[in-house]
Amino acid sequence: MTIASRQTRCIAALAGIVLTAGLVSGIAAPAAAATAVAFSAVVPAPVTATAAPGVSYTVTSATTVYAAPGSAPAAATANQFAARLRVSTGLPLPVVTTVAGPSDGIALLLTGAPPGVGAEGYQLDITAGAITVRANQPAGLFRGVQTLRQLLPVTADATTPQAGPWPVPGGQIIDYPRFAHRGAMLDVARHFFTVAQVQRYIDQIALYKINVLHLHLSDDQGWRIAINSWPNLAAYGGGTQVGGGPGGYYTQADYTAIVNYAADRYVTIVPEIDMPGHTNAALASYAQLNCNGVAPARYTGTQVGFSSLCVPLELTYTFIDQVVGEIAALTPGPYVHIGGDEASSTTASDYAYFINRTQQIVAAHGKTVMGWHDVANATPLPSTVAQFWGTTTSNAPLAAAAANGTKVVMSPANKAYLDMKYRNNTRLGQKWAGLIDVNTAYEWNPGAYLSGVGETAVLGVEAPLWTETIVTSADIEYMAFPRLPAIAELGWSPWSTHNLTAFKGRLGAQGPRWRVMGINYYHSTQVTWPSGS
Ligand code: NGO
Repeated sequence: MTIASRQTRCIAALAGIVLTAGLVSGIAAPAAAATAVAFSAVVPAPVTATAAPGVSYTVTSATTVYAAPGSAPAAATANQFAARLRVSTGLPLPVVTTVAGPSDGIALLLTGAPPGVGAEGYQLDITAGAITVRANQPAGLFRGVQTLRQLLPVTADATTPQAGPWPVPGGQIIDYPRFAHRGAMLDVARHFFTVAQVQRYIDQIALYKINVLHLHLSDDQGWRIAINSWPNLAAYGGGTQVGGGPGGYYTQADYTAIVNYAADRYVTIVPEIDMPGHTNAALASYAQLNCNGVAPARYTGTQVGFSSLCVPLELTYTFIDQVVGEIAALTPGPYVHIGGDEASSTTASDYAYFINRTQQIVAAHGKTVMGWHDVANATPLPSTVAQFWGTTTSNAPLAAAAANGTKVVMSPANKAYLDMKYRNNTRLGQKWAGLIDVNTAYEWNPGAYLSGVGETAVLGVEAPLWTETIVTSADIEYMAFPRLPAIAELGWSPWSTHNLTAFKGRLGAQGPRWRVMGINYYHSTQVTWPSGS
């Protein structure tokens, strides 16, 4: 039987299990909090989830975590999972890598998964005696463990010791993603965020099976990564931000630390150097990059569209070659994002020339181009991925590019932009693309949204967080939660599971977990949050 034919709506099958997250009253009440949650609480919704009413596994001091023998990545995921659980449960949870098919404990195995779940899918079996996660690739084990985390009592995600018991509901989940690309974007240019802040966000998004973090590393207000061949970019161009604060930048070692931390969570970093517009920080750092040879002042406002690299200048392409070369060498992932949005100080023919030439430079460094959908106005290479950020449901150049094979990542600004306000009175954010509360963020179909860009042309979804008004990690979390999980579910779950009411039930069940994790989330009035969360 194929996986596709096994897709069923799981909600009815789960009716026998009561969603008990509502009993959770926060870290202060550990005894009441250590209560099993239900399959119906998992975000994103799994492809199939079949509960075994009355059956559960309890993690105890006798539980061992087994990792597939001979697989360092499986052992790493097992160690990561056990380390996290040890903190909250105080249990020893030893990790063992020598046993091929244990019948007790929690096993992460690279055998026996249905081939149809692909590289990121998994099969999770929970019986009274054992929990088994089976996957074809280590990435699938990691995704399966995120589901398992969500099935443990929310206090298992606490950072201080909590009282058990630690039950996990019995049954089977078979799960795999709808789209290959499920991204979040963080703008570290308008306001700078430290390595630790980025890592904190990576931890949060990975729980929802996001597999790409796109970092917007340069804009008018700041250049955020050290480039050895052009040191003033970071040293001078990184020294400010919106509002005039000190800014900051990542050393190459910092960037590598982010890349590695993300890789350990099966998140690929996509670095963006926005060009030819959004380049005031670079132009301010090097006079010779300007057509008139004069460096502009650094910029700390929030206007867009006023800056441009000098398209006719040959040095521009040397600059791009060296910058892209250094970033490509630091980036194991396949993409370099070249921006390309809002180049309103560049003529249409200059724009096309610039994008076409820049694509060749990126390709020469062995990377695939990503760009905002504006790049469809040039001649995208067949491999170039265009990121839609418009507010309409049709875009002729993009549809034409899609017809030629261009793949599209969907980030419609009026649905997926995490910097839009929830309501008129939201303290943070903007509203140029409209107000976005949970219903709006969830109620669209990425594979049937843009005319001429159907399911097979869509590589996935991405939720960008622009940071003109975002300054702290608490701000990031307030804008990302609960909308980021909505976009994550659109990217992972089959459309057949799409149901706003059921989604909001799942989302509500996350509230107590976010509270335990210290995530500063927005208590949308469109969701019923369990009391105390
Ligand atoms: C636009 C613009 C960004 C802004 C953002 C604010 C794109 C792709 N370019 O999105 O520079 O920061 O809106 O919402």
